Amino acid sequence: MTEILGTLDELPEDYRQALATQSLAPLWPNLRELLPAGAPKPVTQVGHWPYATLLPLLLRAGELTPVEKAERRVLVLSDPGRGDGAMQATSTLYLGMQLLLPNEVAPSHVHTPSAVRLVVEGEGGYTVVRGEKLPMEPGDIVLTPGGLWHDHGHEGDDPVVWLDILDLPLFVYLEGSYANPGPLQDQLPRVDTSQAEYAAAGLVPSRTCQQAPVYPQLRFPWSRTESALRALAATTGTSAELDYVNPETGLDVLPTLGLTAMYLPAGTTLAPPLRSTSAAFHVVGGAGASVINGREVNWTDKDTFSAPVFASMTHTAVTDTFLIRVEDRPLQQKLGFYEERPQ
Ligand code: GTQ
Repeated sequence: MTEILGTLDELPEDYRQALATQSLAPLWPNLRELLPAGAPKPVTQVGHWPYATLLPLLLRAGELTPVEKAERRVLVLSDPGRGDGAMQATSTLYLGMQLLLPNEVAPSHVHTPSAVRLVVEGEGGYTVVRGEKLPMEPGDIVLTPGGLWHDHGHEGDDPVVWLDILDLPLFVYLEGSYANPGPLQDQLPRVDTSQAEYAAAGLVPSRTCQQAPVYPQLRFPWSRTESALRALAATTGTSAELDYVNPETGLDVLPTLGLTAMYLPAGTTLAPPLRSTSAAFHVVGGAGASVINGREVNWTDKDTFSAPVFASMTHTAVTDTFLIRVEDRPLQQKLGFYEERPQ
């Protein structure tokens, strides 16, 4: 494209001043920045947070700051492209590593953004959502959709760590982010009925008049995900990917966030298309390397890494590997611009 647009310094000083005093700005010097040709110019850079370096710093937070003073004791995985202290990993994805020590309680609150909890390690943690106590085992996904009360507790003996994935940056951008605190929820005398209701794919509880809840399943135990991935890979003889969906509708589990479990047998390389979504990856288990926009990321168990929009990517598993990927694809599809391009 020939560059014929005028620049700001071509304009007379008095005119620029006059515009500024009237809270006006010329579009044309900024037009290419706002609407770059052909593809977005992401601010986000590739991030890699090895668990081996993150964990000691998170445990130190456990010594330095009691949960009562933190409300949520979390280290935010901060986008290297946005400078120190950015409260986001990509344009839309907030990632935080949360620590809960034995007998601690993270108090009940409700907020507009939605969250996914991906359990990294430790036994005995739980999240209570709308009164249902949801056990948290390593690899489990627990959802706390926007508008649902939730608190976290820990009945085990060792620290529990999970990855929080929220659409918080989007809500901050929309000036729609807020929370309300509340008393700890009364726990219902039953645990997570969805595990029985959706025990087999393709079967849902029989209903006549009453409607299924909007969020019928809030916990996706890793044991079931792993066996489904292995069964699929054994059938196809290749790698496997399964999307987490609402079992009543088949749609993504949250309005803005899409989750995918990936199984890469040792030696597999994946070269997915370029996607218009930014992405975060968590290594549930395994070891290997990804090349993202030319940058090599060598990852192992419990590491987390991220990719900007339209990143070129390959993922190579050295040992049998399970990854969970999260993207804002549901949001982009609702806005009508989700796109994939060949590598
Ligand atoms: O556990 O509810 O990492 O509200 C950030 C905000 C966790 C939570 C975060 C939150 C939470």
